[in-house]
Amino acid sequence: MDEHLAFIEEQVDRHHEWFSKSLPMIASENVISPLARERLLSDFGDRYAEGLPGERYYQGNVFVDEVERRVVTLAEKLFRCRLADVRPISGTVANLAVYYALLEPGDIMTSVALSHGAHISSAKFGAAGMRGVNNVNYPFDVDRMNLDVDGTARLIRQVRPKVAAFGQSVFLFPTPLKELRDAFQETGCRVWYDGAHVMGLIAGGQFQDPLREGADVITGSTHKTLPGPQHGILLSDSGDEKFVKRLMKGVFPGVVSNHHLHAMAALGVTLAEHLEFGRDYAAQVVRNAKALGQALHERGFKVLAEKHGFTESHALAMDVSALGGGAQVSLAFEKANIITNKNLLPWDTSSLRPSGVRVGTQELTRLGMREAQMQEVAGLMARVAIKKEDPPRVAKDVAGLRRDFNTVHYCFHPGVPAHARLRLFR
Ligand code: DSN
Repeated sequence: MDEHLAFIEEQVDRHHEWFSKSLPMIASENVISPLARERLLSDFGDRYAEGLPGERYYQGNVFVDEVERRVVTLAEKLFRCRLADVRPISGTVANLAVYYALLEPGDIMTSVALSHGAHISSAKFGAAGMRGVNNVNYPFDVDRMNLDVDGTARLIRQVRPKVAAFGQSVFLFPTPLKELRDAFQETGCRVWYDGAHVMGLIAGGQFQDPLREGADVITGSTHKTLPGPQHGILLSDSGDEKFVKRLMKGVFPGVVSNHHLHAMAALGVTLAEHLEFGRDYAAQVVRNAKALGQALHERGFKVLAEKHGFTESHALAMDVSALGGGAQVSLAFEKANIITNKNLLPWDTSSLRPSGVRVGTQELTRLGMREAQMQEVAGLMARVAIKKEDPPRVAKDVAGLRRDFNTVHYCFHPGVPAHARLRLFR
């Protein structure tokens, strides 16, 4: 076989082998179900479709259209809304669609600050700034790791944004949308909720219900707590046809041409599975996160929002500045096959030297882990970061823990290895 092919195959195989022995704890990732993975390999991935089912610019979409209509129906049922646009190819692309649909250069948007956990697309140097949006950040209550409600309401009344944007990548607690509703109504702003991290929790009836709490539009990715393919989604329950049309035009032709039809089909599988298993899954994800927060705290980690139960989502944030800082600690974890990421915390000024590490329980839960395993996970993390044990030694025990948790749960056909090696050609 050509040397390049052999090289790529070997690296991918090594990655699979590594991840089958690791604790995948990055809060923005997950593992898809075997059925969804199969759809990713379909011929849909080789085709083009632009526009909407029945109104395409290409021939050959007869069955693609049938699938897309069904995926939209499933999304609207799962999220209880009138509009589900399943064409954004990622959460960031869904965000771009909102920038094009709702904001002009020079418009004011309020949003969470980057150091308070916001997504990079809302930053001045990210998509928001590049669109020319004048971005004003909310005040933040560091103790609660959430918005300062009174200050945020005051800010909205003061700057009267065209769009009030919410949502975080360090998303520990529900956004106080209900509490801010009067401010939204008085100023007439549009309310945009980036729910990328918590889509599976929302769909599973956990965390919060933004469309019933004042959000006009939700954007999200479909592969974090919603354990689907890497893709995006845009939702609204607005009855305002003009507004909905603007959003859809923001998606296509705004920021998407072909919308990665294999991922769209795989998303349909994920949505159907989440309708069946999502409630149990989301509840266990949150129980695991709370249990992990408590266990890490008891082992000496400085887990944020201690007085508020650490989290109500899948995610936790730890201040590891006294243990060497986020970069050093996450690297040591990686050497022990505990996969996390360094993260800015509210008081950090340098993204090169963040003091935090962020973790999530959504993938460990998908692999079947429960509260008892969270105790073990915390113990392994403490051995690396607090007791400073040699990481490769800890890695052996990480692999031991993973041995019993290597298959995908909360899906049709549970029990298939999470890192099954697909051998199509031999
Ligand atoms: N911001 C990334 C994260 O939360 O990891 C996802 O886009």
